[in-house]
Amino acid sequence: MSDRERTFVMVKPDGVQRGLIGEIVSRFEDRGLKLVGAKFAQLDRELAERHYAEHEDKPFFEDLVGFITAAPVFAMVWEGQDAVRQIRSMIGATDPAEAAPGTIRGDLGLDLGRNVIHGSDHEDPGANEREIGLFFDDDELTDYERIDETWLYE
Ligand code: DAT
Ligand code: MG
Repeated sequence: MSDRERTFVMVKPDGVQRGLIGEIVSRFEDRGLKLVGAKFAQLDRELAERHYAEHEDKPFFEDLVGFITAAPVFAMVWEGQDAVRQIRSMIGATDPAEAAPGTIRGDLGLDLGRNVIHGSDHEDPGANEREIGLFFDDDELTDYERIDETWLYE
């Protein structure tokens, strides 16, 4: 067992409205990833702008902030071996039309502006810690053993 890490994941307003929270949580649970924090909330504009700060100069920024603040989201922190990269791989390509079948976006979405889920970028070092810190206080995250951990990791 090596490289246990935490990553930030958020079911976006379209995923919440379409009743996909359970399906998405199940996929991560079944993989063996461990939920260590969760929060159901509607983002205000300030938090949305900070979360998507890297995109502030892009033409789609206003639509993106409008969309992510339009209805509640389900924000989570998942922990596990190589969790940041593994979860990005389970989420699939940014555009659901290009995402492989079997991925969350490839199975559950069709449109780039309604791509169901956010996950910290594994190609942006520190994005996971930064995003976790933006959405969660330390005392909102837990440390515990899942009953299957002895058999999940060598
Ligand atoms: P990802 O969510 O896969 O990390 P990203 O960080 O490049 O993708 O972009 C953040 C979100 O912005 C993405 O989930 C959907 C939206 N988006 C990205 N590129 C876009 C584009 N060209 N037109 C419209 N929306 C876009
Ligand atoms: Mg991104």
